[in-house]
This record gives sequence, structure tokens and C-alpha cells, in this order.
Amino acid sequence: MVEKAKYIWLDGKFIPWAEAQVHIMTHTLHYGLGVFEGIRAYRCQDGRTAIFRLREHIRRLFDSAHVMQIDIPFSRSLIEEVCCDLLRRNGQASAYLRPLVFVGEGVMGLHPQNNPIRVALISWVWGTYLGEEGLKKGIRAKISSFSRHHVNVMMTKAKTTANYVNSILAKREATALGYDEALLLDIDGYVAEASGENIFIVSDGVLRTPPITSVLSGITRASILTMAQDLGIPVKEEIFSRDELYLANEAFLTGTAAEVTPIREVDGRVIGPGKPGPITLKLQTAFFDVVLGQDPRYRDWLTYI
Ligand code: PPE
Repeated sequence: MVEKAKYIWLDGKFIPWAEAQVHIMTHTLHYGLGVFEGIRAYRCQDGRTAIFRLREHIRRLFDSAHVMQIDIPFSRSLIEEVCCDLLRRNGQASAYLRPLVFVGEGVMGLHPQNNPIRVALISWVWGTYLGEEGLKKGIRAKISSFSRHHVNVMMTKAKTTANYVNSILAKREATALGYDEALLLDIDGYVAEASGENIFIVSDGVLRTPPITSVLSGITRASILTMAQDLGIPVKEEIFSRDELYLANEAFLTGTAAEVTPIREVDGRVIGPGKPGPITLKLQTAFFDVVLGQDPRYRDWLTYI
């Protein structure tokens, strides 16, 4: 259960958590046209709170809306400001921020021309997404029987609510079979991403991740690519097959919620030595140093509230 915070920002106003209700005729509830973001704020080593890559997340929110032809009735800078303000008002030193843009009541049917565009900002405390144990020792993943969206079926660069039905189907299937996470292949059978994370593998010292063609352009993914290059780790954005994943020396997932989570097993095949490998650990440590404000090189990725 999500622990209630004091306030939610809805359509321009801070209102008590319990009052943030919508009508059953809310268009997005019926058809799934909406866009959202997931952003983490961390309590840094010096006691201050910093939001990780706030600008990039809000830019992606507006990019998703652009792709889905949704006009957000607020400016990017206002939404960024409200994210900081919400954390302050809710007294949360570390939290997960969820901007959600959805289509309100008006007409029904598949042509919601003038229905109001509504915007909510929610913050809640969210622990490790795939468990403390998963973060430390690695998770067990399963290739899903569901494929990742084809680029001409859904807009894969847009973080649209409707895309996540595919993720839920995959996640349910994997967890029902006793796995922690689902990995989805693209329509051509190459590894794409997990239900809510991007994927990386290490093969012979090279860090590899699928190009963003049919996957979400992850902000954690982009951060890891930059950090790896700065650490002198060779990186390649290229497609790979599931047997290349089985044969990888290391594998891990990245995402705002999942942070940097090692993968220790896929489809019953142990990955490398079956525990987080040296490159994974190096990048995971570097990632937490950055988000906790311990690495001055990436200070501009943090917005202190
Ligand atoms: N792929 C998908 C499909 C995805 O949903 C996410 C984020 C990522 C990749 C990684 O993107 P980024 O967060 O920018 O590094 N998934 C969000 C949703 C989690 C949820 O269950 O809700 C997240 O991590 O916030």
C-alpha cells in the first residue's frame, strides 16, 4: 500500500491527498490516453534533498505529450517548481514523484477533441522496486511470451499509460512463474527491455544495451551510458539476442524505480558467476554516489529542493 502524503497537486492547486478524486467519466480511465513520469528524490549525504535529473524527466513528459497530441496547460518550469514544492510541503526527504497528465470528462469515444487536459503531481515514499535483496544479490528474470510494442503499434518513446498494459501482462506472467521480472523481446526477437526498466549486459568487457528504437529512452540508461564512458568502460548501443544475454558475463536493469539492479539468472541460466559482476557493481556504486550528491562531476543532474 502506498503511504498517503499530505498533499497532491491537481490542476494548479495543492489539495489534501484524500480529496484528489476524479469522475468515472474521466476519458483516460476508459481509453488509456495519458502520459506520466517517474522521478526520484534522494536525501543526500549532506542532509539536503535532491531530485535526480528533474529537467530531463519533465522534458520527457512534454515530449510524450507532444507525441500523443496532448497539450499540457502548464509550462515546464512551473511543473519543475511544483515538484520541489510538493516535496517540501509533504516533508519528504526522499520520495518518488509521479507527474500524470490525463484526459478529463467531456465527450466519450475515440476523438476527445476538447476534453480538459488534467495534470496531477503525486509524491510517495517508495523503497527498492525489486527488493533490497535483488539490489544487492541480483534478480531472476524470465523472457516474456509477450513482445515489446512494435513502433507502428504504439509510440514506444512516449511514456504513455496505455503502453503499460503490455508491461503488466509480462510482469504478471513472470511473477506467476516465480521470477522477479519479465524481459521483453522486440518484434524481431531481439532483447528490448524489462517491464519497467532498460537492460544492459557486459560481454567480454564491453557494456551493451539495445538502441532505443522500440524501448523507452530511459534517463537512468542515459546516465549509466555517460558514467560508463567517463569510467573508461567501452559501451555499445546495439541489438543482441536472448542467447547473447544467456552468455553475458554480467547483466543489469536500470530505471528510476529499479535504480541499478543486477540480474543473476535468466530463464534458468545463471548469468556469469550468478552474482553481481565487477562492472555492474562499479556502475551501481557510481550511480548511488551521484544521486546522493557525492560526485561533483554530475552536480548539474541534481536539483536541490
Ligand atoms: N523502460 C520502461 C518500460 C519503463 O517503464 C522505465 C521506467 C524505464 C525503461 C526506465 O526509464 P527511466 O526511469 O527513465 O530510467 N519505469 C518507471 C515506472 C515504474 C512503475 O512501476 O511505475 C520508473 O522506473 O519510474
